[in-house]
Amino acid sequence: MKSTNRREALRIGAALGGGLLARAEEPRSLGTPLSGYGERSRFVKSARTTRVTKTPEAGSSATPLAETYGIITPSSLHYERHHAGIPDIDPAQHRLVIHGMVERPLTLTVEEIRRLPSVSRIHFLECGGNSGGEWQTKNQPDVQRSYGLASCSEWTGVPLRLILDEVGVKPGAKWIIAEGADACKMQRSVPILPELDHAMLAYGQNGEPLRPAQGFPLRLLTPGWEGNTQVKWLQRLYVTDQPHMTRDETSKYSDLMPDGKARIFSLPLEAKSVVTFPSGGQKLPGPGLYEITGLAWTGKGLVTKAELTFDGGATWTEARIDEPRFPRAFARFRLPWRFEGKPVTIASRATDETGYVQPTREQLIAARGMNSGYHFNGIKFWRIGADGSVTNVETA
Ligand SMILES: Nc1nc2c(c(=O)[nH]1)N[C@H]1C(S)=C(S)[C@@H](COP(=O)(O)O)O[C@H]1N2
Ligand SMILES: [Mo]
Repeated sequence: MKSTNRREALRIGAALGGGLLARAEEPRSLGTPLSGYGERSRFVKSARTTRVTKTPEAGSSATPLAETYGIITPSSLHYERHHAGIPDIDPAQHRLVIHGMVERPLTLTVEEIRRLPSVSRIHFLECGGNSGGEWQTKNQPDVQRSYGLASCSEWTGVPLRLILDEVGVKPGAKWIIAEGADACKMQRSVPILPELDHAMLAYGQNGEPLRPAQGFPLRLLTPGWEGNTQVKWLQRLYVTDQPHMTRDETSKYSDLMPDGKARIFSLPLEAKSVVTFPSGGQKLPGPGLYEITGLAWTGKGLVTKAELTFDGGATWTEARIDEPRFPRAFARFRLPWRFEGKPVTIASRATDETGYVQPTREQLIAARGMNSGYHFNGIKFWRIGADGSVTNVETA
């Protein structure tokens, strides 16, 4: 890549024309009145893409990652993954029960939970199935459909640790079975590990109550762990000494290895990144200066480095990451770049604070085979043609 020491003139606009000044002086009519709850401009059309599995209630919708700025996903564009639809819950009627191997079982109303000392933190949420298609060679065309089961919000809630101390976890208790109030009463076994210190009973998202799709009025948030453990519409925490081996931790969200054994409870999501511009389905209008940008994240703390390659991984150029950075949150990386109008393949690579470096797709397949559709975090290539059109490719 050619680096530029001198500041280049960006040459971004058309030359000043006389018509522009005349337009600024035209009379304008009054705009629309005030409103109680805001709407975006009618000219902005970004939307989630929906994938239905068996019925319209059981499926997923994906965040348009290429159309969001910074690290926060607007709540209306947060990806959704429901196994049995969104229940319509009156918070005044909702209860959370905490029982099992505890000294003092407890039932709490949502109001009682909101009164407790709380924290607000920025965290990503990602489905263990996100970018699962990348294991195969039949890829989704764009970053939304291939990587959009990941979003990032500011969440507000009560530290789970505070509730566990309140009920008094008995010696020998090692797992919590979290249950939702949806039609399938989705359950996940969550191990009581030190990482659970980051967990919270979340009631807020981006400054307002959780959206119904995100678990209103209450969800378990286990930052950095796979999305399925973050049980929505949370109604029960059962403390016990062993996992329940529920559907979503055995037949789903587990990886069948080449030797026939299954990798289960792959909870912390490993360092991952994707370029969101330029990305699949987009078209660069022509040669010139652009900013390559994308997202990097890790379930194991901070992203320490994001790099880009233009030669299939032979050499890497460090991108700038927006500050401040937050542990277990999206990190936004950027690099100025000149498109010369020649075909080029680009990819990003993330490193996290444990020193872990995002692997290539080939390294992942060598270690885990091709039977899995989950936990893909391989380096992602996009091919930019001479005409500026961008397509999804597996390798450079
Ligand atoms: N009760 C309940 N919790 C749930 C689910 C569900 O279907 N029911 N889906 C899980 C899965 S698979 C994921 S990836 C995340 C998705 O959270 P989101 O819809 O807020 O993005 O929620 C998890 N929690
Ligand atoms: Mo998921």
